[in-house]
Amino acid sequence: MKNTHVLFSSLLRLLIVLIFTFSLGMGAANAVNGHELWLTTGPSRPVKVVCATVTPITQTAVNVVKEGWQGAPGATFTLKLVRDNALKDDGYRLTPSGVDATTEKGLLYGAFDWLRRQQENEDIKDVVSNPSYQLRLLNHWDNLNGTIERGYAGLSIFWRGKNDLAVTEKDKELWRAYARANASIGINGTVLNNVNASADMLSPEVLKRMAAIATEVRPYGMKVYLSINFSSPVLLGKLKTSDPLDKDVISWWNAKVKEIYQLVPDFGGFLVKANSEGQPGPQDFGRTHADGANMLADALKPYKGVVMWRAFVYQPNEKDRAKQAYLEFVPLDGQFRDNVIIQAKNGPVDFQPREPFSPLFGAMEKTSVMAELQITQEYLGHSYQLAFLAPMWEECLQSDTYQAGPGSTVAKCTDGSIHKLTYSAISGVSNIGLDMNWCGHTFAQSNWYAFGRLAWDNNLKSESIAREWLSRTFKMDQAESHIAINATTWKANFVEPVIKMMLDSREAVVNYMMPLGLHHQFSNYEHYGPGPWYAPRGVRVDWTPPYYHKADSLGIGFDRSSKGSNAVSQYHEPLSSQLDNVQTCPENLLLWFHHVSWDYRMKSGRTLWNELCYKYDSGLQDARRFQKVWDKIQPYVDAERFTEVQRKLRRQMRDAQVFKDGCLLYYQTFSKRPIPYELERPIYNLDYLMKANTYKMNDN
Ligand code: BDP
Repeated sequence: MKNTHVLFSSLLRLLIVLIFTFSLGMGAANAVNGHELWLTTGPSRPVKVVCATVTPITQTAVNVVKEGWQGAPGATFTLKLVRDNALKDDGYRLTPSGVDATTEKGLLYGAFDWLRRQQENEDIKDVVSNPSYQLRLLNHWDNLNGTIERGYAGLSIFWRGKNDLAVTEKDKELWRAYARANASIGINGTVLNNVNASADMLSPEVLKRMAAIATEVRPYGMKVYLSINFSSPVLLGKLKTSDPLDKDVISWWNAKVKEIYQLVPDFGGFLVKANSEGQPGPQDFGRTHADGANMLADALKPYKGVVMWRAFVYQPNEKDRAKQAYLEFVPLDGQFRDNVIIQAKNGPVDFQPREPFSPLFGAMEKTSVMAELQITQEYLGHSYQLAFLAPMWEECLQSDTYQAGPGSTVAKCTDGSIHKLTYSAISGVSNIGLDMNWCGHTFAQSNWYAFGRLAWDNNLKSESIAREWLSRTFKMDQAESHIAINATTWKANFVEPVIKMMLDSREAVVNYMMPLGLHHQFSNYEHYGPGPWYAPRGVRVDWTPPYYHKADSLGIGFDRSSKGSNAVSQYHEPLSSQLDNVQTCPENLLLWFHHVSWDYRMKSGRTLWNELCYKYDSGLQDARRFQKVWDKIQPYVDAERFTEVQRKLRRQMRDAQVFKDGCLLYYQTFSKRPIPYELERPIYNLDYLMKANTYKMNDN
């Protein structure tokens, strides 16, 4: 009897252990930590890859095919270097049996594209694909100490501090995974450090680590670049000056560049933030941007390196910050060496949720101008908020500058279609860090992806990018629940609602943060919460929101018309006149270009004040809707990513409420009009929000 009891309880214990282990195992099978990004594939099938050229890059291409092959087992796939006038560098031709290209990199990008299409069950016949830009770069704002300026996904994947420069196997593995992800979308270069650059970046010990990074990313077709501090000759070289026309300074840079190329023969070049936000530059010595850029360009030229010289310049004494880059750079057109590229942010101010395109695009004829987009969501909710940014970039790239008549889009002004120049390029400020999923928010991965895809093809549509990303990132067989899912229910219940949410998300952020052309309404807390009231004495006025909203008893908005700062004059006709006239200015940019009276009649028939209230409200309602969309798709995704995104959408909704209430209640102190009664009432008090740290208040 006793024995039976012992046996029974042992069996019971075994059963409990088994059930427990099994259920843990089930969970683990479905845990998706996001590290694979969009590169998840099922187990590959055998394939014979033929490639006559053996180099590190073609070797990568061969492996890519072998690791990802989902086609007929035992098929033969050919990677072939050919002559083909239809192909530009890095471009490729896909055929039913493989990839043709004129360069090794073309074979690599073609291999990735072939497999992507295979996963989509596309019947490949003959596809030619060429990149829009020669240089497609990520800009990392990573500091040598490992922190990242405006980074929301953990510490740097490249740097851990001056005293920790040893390269580990783990580092190398991570850099290869990073490079592979970039290669899969055609990104071919990376600037490894912050534009607010430390001179130490050019010290021999740091350069050694840079060379180690270059070694790991090279087989994936990527070059490395560095941001430099213009005062390096003084700070590092102990010279008396950093004047770009000084002989010793020129020799110092020549020697430094030579040292770099000895370590990294294919080094890409320098990115420079000069005379901007307190950074040193040629103007400190009475020289121009061209003098500074050309000195570096001459040093880099023998090695085929480039200088990307940023146009993010503004002085506190100017009346309109939005005009300054154009004023400083356009007169220098024609003075830059051909390996200098001017790098301008997409908008004239600073990566705001919505800006018009920078008038520098379409203004220069003899100088390459490249767009700098911001992938990291400094002003769009960090990695707490879901904002798919392709629509913002598409909006910029497809804007018509009229430089050479109608159809002169920003895309065409920057990719060489209008003026054929030596280089064409585009860059994106990275959102990558040491977080397991690289980007902090699962949906922030889609912005890295979208940047790469638009850099490759600047005419792609946001919707098709979203579809590609989603279908590669979430798979039917990762679903947590056991409801029966088939292709039809997957599409109807998961893909379509999520695509719609992604496509609506950026406009939602614009609406609950700063609609109708409002900009820079952020608190001083990390550019996150609302702060239209923020204007402490002693702070530069152009760093305070009232400088941008200019609200008063009559109305709101920055008058950049011909009666105001005349920023409209920096755009070509007929756009200039269209923007100048309050009636023809697009309403989504109205308060960017005009100071408009509270009772101005909008196209909807509402007054400006009421319209503003409606916009803020619709942004908040969208944030609520996103929660519902996501909760409903729970059965279709793995538990880990479901919960992560769900928690973040909850916070996004709470923060949207804070933004809406804070802004509307504050503007109401000027408008003195009621929030339309059919809209929801605010739930916060203005005095509370004005004192609160709105970045931290919903941090749970
Ligand atoms: C601003 C950022 C600041 C950057 C600067 C830049 O707040 O951190 O250093 O842009 O782009 O948006 O140089």
